[in-house]
Amino acid sequence: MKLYWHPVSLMPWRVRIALAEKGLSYEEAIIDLPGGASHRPEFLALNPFGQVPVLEDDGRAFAESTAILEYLEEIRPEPALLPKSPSARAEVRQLMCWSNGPWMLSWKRWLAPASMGFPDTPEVRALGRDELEQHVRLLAARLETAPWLVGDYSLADICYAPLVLMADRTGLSVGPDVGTWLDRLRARPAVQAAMGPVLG
Ligand SMILES: N[C@@H](CCC(=O)N[C@@H](CS)C(=O)NCC(=O)O)C(=O)O
Repeated sequence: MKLYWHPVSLMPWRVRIALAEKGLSYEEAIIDLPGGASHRPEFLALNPFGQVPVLEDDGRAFAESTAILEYLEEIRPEPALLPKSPSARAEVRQLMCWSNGPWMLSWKRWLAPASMGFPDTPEVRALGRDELEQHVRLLAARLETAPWLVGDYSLADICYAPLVLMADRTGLSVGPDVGTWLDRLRARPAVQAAMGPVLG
């Protein structure tokens, strides 16, 4: 297996966490995102949208972090990162979707509004930050009475881990329940192996 990624990009970290949790070894190819390497023809042949992560396995290339996570779960079911019951699996997948769409929209509105075509004003940035704080409250409501987002540690925790860890480091107020969950994540060897120095 070969993972195409860049050390300061958020989405590949979740794939690296899952690879480490499952004990899968892989080669790495660092794509120079700041230098525009993800939009060169050789990379576009792997992902026409020019984004990392891309995972190559068995002669095929897969893009989209959540699709890659589901792929890893299917080829290496143990340790399980999806619950058994269909309803709990749906809850995990719902959170995986929210960690992509709504989270990333608010994150960019807060920190890089122009990259999404929004005006770069203090009001727009404040809106992005408020949206993220509301989003974190959804996670906090789950973590008030449970150690992980849905049942046991799962792909839901793995999808949010890099996002909330980075938001916390950037100064978002996450509150005590989410703070304790972040400590639990930081203590996991797979998270340390995947995110290393950026964990702080
Ligand atoms: N929905 C995609 C998003 C991937 C993504 O946003 N990748 C960013 C880095 S975190 C990227 O490659 N950006 C380079 C670009 O868009 O030019 C996924 O979940 O894999």
